[in-house]
Amino acid sequence: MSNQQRDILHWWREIRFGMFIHWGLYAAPAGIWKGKEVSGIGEWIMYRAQIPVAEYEELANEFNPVKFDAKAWVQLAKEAGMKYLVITSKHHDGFAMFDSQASDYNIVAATPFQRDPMKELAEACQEAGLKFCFYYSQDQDWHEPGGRGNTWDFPALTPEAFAEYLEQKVKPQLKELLTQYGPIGLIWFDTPGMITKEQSLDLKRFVHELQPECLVSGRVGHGVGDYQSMGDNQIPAGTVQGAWETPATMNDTWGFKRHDHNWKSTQDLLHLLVDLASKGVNYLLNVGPTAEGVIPEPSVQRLQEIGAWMKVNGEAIYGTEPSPYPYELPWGRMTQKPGRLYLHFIHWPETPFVLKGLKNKVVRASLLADATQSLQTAQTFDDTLSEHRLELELPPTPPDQYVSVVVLEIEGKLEVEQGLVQQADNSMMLPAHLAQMTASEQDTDMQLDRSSIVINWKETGSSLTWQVKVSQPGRFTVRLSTAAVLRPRVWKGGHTVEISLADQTLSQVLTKDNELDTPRTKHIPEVESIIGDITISKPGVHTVTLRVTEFNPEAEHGIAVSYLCLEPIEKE
Ligand code: FHN
Repeated sequence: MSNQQRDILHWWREIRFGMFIHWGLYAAPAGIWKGKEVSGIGEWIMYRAQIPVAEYEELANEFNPVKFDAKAWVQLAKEAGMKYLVITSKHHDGFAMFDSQASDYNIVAATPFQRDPMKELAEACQEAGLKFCFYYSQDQDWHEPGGRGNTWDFPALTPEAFAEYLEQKVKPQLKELLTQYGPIGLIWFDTPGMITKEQSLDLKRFVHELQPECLVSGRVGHGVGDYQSMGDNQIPAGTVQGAWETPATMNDTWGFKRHDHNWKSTQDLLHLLVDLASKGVNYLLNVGPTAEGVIPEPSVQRLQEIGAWMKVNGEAIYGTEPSPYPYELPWGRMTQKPGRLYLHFIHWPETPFVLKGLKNKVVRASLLADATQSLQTAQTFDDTLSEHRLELELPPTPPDQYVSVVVLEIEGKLEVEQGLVQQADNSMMLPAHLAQMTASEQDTDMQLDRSSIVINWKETGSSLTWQVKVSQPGRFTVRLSTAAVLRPRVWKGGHTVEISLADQTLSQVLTKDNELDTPRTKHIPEVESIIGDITISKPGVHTVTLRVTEFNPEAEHGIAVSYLCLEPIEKE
């Protein structure tokens, strides 16, 4: 990465949390076309119902968001603790939500509203100190013969017509967006389906020529963006390297849909914020305003609740680095700043709470919710196991109903044991991304994907191996978590796996014993299968190996492993 790139990313890395807004003509049908509910996400209604351009265009005649209030939207984002705002200037339906000379198909020329909401939002963001950013669908454009996607009106799309569309619509509109709305934080390109690498690079250059500081999202295509994007609602299982963002919904849709009431709770949303920050990923959380210009009440309420949390705990999110631990912790998540370690408790533990592996001296511990009170700490080192332990006295009840944050002020440069260790609750979590992956020669697609899950494992000769330090031997139940990462995202069991540990081998056919329902697994299903019980009789470092001895031939993507977990069995 060049120095210039590092510099232009600085603000984006610091602020961690932004508002995504999907707003366009699709908010009017709101998921219903000719009296029938159309399945899928709301902004895709034109595609899903194969609505001809001439018919869809008529939506513009009625589009009149009289309740739109740019200041109120921006104020809501600000109160929620969001520091950048990305709005759909043109989504796949091709309709420009700004005043465009390049195409009459825009909100000022084609609707009774006649105002440019992007101008109003740009001004409101400037005033409130938020970075203003545009989403722009560069590849799919269902309104244009040269744009990708509309096969019902324009069945024969050629690369030449696409190149022409880039020159005639995309670039002129980008020029408008980058010259008429002040400084733009980033252009959020999306769904790079048929764009070539040269065309992606050309768009990136085009943006930087007009505004050198403006970031280009990873979805410009071919990995040439200034930062990268996870899949929609994709939450990595471990810390990621580089600059990443997860775009995420509050319910299931992006654009407003009248019948989508599948709202995540404030608790879920805060867990995701904390989880993503602890893994070094920005959280771009969506709202889908109505055709009247109103942000739905459930979104408003959740954002206000998040905002109240951020007022107290924001210092543990903004400007932080990911957790120093390379794995998820059973009680919550961590973030850090020089000299400060933030413990985000998702599950409030019994006191004293024990943290293993921190080598620095803790000079003070306190709750962010009450910085005046110091919490008592004690630190020890066990020579035989070479184990650092911190004991922390906590109040019996958590100060926050969602996530309570403790800050540890530490001496010196942060140092944490990097190997896998048995946790204080005696459980052992072995994530796939920390395993040694041995892929057989035939297993050509087996890989660690961007979300830290091992996917496309299809051959019996491959394996995953972990080393874990056990301090409390005993009997453990072994559970394997596998995910349906690749589309159609249908979990398939039926594979036979073998786990060897401490001279014992367990063999089991994978069944759906526990469908995970965590904020991380809401959109990408993950299932735990019980493999069996195992005894570890000696403390020390143990090797755990996972193999697949038989694959379910009906599972086209083979198996995708998220983690292996050893849960202590309580003595009777
Ligand atoms: O197709 C779009 C979708 O409508 C939405 O805009 C999301 C947001 O990340 N991006 C595309 C699908 O990945």
